[in-house]
Amino acid sequence: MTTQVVSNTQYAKEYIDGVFEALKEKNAHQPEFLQAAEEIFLSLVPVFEQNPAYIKHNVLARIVEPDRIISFRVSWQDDNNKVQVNRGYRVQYNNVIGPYKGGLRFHPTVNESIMKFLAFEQIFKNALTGQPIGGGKGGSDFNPKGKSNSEIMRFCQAFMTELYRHIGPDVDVPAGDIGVGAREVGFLWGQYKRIRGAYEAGVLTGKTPGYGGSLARKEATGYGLVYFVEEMLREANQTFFEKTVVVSGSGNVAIYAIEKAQHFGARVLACSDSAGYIHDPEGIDIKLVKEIKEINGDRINTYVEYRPTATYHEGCTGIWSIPCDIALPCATQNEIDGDSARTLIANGTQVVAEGANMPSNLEAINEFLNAGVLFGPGKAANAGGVAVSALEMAQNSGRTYWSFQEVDEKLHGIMKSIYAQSSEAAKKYGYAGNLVVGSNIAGFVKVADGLISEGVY
Ligand code: NDP
Ligand code: 2IT
Repeated sequence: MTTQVVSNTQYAKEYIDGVFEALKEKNAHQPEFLQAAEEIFLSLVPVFEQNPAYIKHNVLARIVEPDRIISFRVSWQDDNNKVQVNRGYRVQYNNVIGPYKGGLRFHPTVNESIMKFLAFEQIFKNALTGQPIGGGKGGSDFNPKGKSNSEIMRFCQAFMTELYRHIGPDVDVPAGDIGVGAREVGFLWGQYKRIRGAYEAGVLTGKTPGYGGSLARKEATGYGLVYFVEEMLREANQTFFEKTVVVSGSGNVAIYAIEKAQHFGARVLACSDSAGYIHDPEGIDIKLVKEIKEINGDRINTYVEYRPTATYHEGCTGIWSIPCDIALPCATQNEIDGDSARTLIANGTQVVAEGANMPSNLEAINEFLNAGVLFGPGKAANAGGVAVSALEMAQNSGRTYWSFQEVDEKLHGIMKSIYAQSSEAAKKYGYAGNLVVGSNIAGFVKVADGLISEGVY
């Protein structure tokens, strides 16, 4: 009996290592993609050990290879009538559970590695939501900073002029991510509608409420993150009340995470943008942050002009040296490295939950887990945004709108369920309390079983 278990473990390890070695060889210049894959692969040994059929069906190699990667030229005219060229992407990774689903990122750092890491993560995140959505991601190396409204509109129209032929309400449904909010989704949607000559509202999510968009989509990722942390705290017999919180970023996810954490009685001490962070020991004035970021489209450093209690500090990593009970990275990938993790641990941080995608590198994750910090990985903790996107698709299919409260209640239920699934899978496979392993396994198993049921193609 013992011999059999040992040999199954060995067999599972060898299989996973083999797939990873081949992946490294094929994608040697894609560090973000390999990082995301490694994090998931490391969690899967017990799954393959207990399900040898997954090896027989070679599910890991089949899931880690995207269905297709589309890359295209986007030419557009700036306000000086100069023609600019950017590169657009859509990675359609896996549609076992539903149409490809995932956001669009407009940021100068966008490349194939980043698109693939995001799309790969999205498969398992979407599976965890329990909604019928597959995994995909897209975007462009277009930099929206400093562009006029007309330039943004022309870029979005040019982007959709190519993208439209690859998407559809039953095919692939993009939404927002960094640099893409309701304004950009509106421009993309308008262009899709004109080209298709039909009101296929379910082709994009994150639309303006009342024009095909769902109430509470804007709030969903941030609120969902806080609902998820509420579950983590519940297991430790704690709540948000009077906890100190540090949130990185000051975009869509960060703003609504701050709002909901404050609603639950937490004191949020700091937030940031890519240039620096503000520290307000009396608690962030979220109305002011919204005015600066959502209405004026300004930088976060202007906050200190209105709040004498606050200070501004240049650079992104310093924010993690502010002592806090709960840290919520909500800006971008790899914003917490091993050093920042050790600083947080030394300062007594009890909970770290990821609003951003892959904000903690592998070293940081290991530091948190080894130190007994409660760690909520992004694919579980930030799934609220895409979950409400799926609810937007459902409303669009039913040609109806639900109230804010109805959507928010469903979101709350979904986040509780994601926590429960992750926590139970961790226990079942011998890693109680490890939500990284738990969420990776819970998401992976759903996709693997679906893939096997489809047969080989
Ligand atoms: P936004 O564009 O609204 O905001 C991004 C924020 O992060 C800004 O404050 C931005 O600062 C900061 N930021 C971006 N790039 C960097 C960088 N390289 N270094 C430091 N800070 C940076 O995006 P979102 O809030 O939508 O997205 C934030 C994160 O959450 C991303 O990882 C995204 O993938 C993830 N996410 C988003 C979801 C959504 O529904 N929107 C759902 C799930 C996850 P600056 O303004 O200076 O660029
Ligand atoms: O990373 C993410 O989950 C998102 N950017 C949201 C994707 C979506 O389709 O709503």
